[in-house]
Amino acid sequence: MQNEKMIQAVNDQVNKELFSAYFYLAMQAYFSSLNLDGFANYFRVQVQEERDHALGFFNYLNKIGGKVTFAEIQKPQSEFSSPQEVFELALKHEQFVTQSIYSLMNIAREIQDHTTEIFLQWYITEQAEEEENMGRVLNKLKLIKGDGAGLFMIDSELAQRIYTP
Ligand code: OFO
Repeated sequence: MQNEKMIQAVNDQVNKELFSAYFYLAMQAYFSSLNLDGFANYFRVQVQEERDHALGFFNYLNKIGGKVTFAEIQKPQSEFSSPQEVFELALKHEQFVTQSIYSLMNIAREIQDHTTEIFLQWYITEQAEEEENMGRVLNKLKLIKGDGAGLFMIDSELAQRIYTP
């Protein structure tokens, strides 16, 4: 794949995935500061996954002979008003990333780059899972309406999340 537009878009995606890791690290820190260790664990795992996503695009670019360029990583929001706000922002961010991956797929289709299309399939499936996962936690947070007992139940559940590379 030597298409400049495609190479630039994959480069941008490396940056977006690294920003995701940075953003979720800020969320992990927020939950750690509240001693909600299960929520902090959820984002700890998410940070690791985002790092893997970034490396996946980075390795792909190397493999196909594209030049990797590094851009500045944006400063993430690090103050949050509630757990619900965190999940609203996280879900919104995942929706943004999904759209970004769809744009990559559109470019690949436009230039008939079938190898990149196949590579992107995994990310499309992954995005659907991430949105579903975050949406599920967000719905639970909406249901409990800030109730402490409910929050601790969700915290216990999120403590079970494990990183599977
Ligand atoms: Fe990399 O999926 Fe989230 O951002």
